[in-house]
Amino acid sequence: MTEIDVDAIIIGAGFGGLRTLHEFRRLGLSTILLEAGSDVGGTWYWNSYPGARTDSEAWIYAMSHSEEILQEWDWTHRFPRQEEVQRYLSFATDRLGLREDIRFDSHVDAAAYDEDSSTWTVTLAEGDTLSSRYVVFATGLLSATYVPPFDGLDEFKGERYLSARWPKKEAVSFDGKRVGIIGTGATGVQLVPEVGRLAEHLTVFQRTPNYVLPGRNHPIDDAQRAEIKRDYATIWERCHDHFYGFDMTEPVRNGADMSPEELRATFDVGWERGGFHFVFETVADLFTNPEINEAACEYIREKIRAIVKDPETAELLCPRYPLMAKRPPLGHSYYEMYNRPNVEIVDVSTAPIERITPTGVKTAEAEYELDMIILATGFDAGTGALTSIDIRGRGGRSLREKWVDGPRTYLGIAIDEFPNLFMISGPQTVFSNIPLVIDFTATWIGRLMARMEREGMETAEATAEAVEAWSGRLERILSRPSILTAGIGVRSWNVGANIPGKPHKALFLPGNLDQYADVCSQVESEGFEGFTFGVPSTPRVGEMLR
Ligand code: NA7
Repeated sequence: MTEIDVDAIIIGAGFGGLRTLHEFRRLGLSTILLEAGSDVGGTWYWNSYPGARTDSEAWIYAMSHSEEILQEWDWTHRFPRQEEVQRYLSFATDRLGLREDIRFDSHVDAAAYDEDSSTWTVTLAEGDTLSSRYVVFATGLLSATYVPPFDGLDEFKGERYLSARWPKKEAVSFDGKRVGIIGTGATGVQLVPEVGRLAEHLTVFQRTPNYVLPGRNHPIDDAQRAEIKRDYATIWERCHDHFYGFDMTEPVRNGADMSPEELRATFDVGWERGGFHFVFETVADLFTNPEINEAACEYIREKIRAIVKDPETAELLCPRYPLMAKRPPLGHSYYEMYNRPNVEIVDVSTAPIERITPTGVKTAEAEYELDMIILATGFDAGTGALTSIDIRGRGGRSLREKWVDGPRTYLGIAIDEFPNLFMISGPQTVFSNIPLVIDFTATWIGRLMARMEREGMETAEATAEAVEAWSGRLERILSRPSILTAGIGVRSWNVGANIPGKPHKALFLPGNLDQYADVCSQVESEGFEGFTFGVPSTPRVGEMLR
């Protein structure tokens, strides 16, 4: 009989890992949470670049399970900065008393399942190993960074930063410097105003423009804060009714049934409300009717042309693909920055970056002398955080190899041949307001484990058939033209298209959390159909002690 260190090991101390640790505590499972960073936060620990903030409204980007935390924490802004979200997660960690079970600076290199003892052994970078019955990967959907293999990158003599690994200790100064930002996704769009205001010159290397929606951030005053805290029950109800889990009302009218004036007035309301209200609260057929989608695109292009004074720059910033084919970023004076004399945009769609030189960036057309390069080039979404760890299931089966053609899971939670391994916001889960997805998944996994504990089961493993059926469901999503398939043509990360050679797969089930929750509840009510359960051949250590 192998001695195990703990009942469960959780990897990752972001929203997902923290919420899961709390759940396991409630179940009475001894648990260790391993975190590569030196503090909690996950995404909100690593992405400390200037301008990093949420694109979701603060009050719903929160731990909905804890009324105490909802009532005790005071958000300062509609879209808070990274530092505030990280502080919030730190507060939640202490409020829930989780810190003592978290081991920081612990980078997980490998996790291997031993069939004889039905245990997982997790190996840390420094060589330590820990064993457990359960292992939960809460490693995040956008956490493994992607850096294009630019020739000469290491030869650059100036300062070089990766947005998602922003230095914690040294202060980065832009003062008097010629800075280049590569990438104009949500990250680049947040960085540009912060850097542009301080740098002597900022060159933005843009390959694909985005439809940048106005954030319209504002401080939350006492009255609004009190109203939010009082209304939480209805807020969560609204979130659960909304396709993407936001505190918004689903639009019921189609744009196709509106006059051009009405449609414009409807877009005006969404535009003025700011945030994702423009895409999620205006017209019901925005993503399904190409003409209405194009009307929304043209509406945004007009806004860009009205803000950006130089017509050539404005045209470069105007996207030409359907709205939502790529996830639109929120801007905080983003387009306005291009009216500054020190901010320049370089189109690298026609003249790509050829190499990084010791002194800057060389495109097919010109060379740009820089003192600093910031890479805001995105993530190996969904799968990257998992495949970067050497995870081995039954018979030494490698997850990396198993997923070479794309991820295959059951409900985005479990994988056949990998008993007692669970994922929180893993690939193929539902894509909705992430903390709500996490809350649901953590409690569902908790109930599965509670049943196992109750009934003396040692292992739970998804069947190959269940995985096949769930993956088939995800595959069918890309088999017909939709806003998601349009993402392939514009290298969207949610279909794996941002990384050359990565298989194009629907990495997430697009909305709706409640429908997904219904499927999971059905699975549960059928005795966790799609899982096989194993009983121990010898009594478990814990049982002998009880
Ligand atoms: P994104 O949205 O994947 O953006 C990455 C950016 O990097 C995007 O503009 C890319 O251009 C650009 N990129 C990538 N490779 C290259 C090369 N080789 N040359 C030039 N430009 C390149 O990542 P973010 O971090 O901004 O945001 C990810 C999500 O995190 C975001 O949606 C939120 O949900 C939070 P491309 O568009 O591929 O032409």
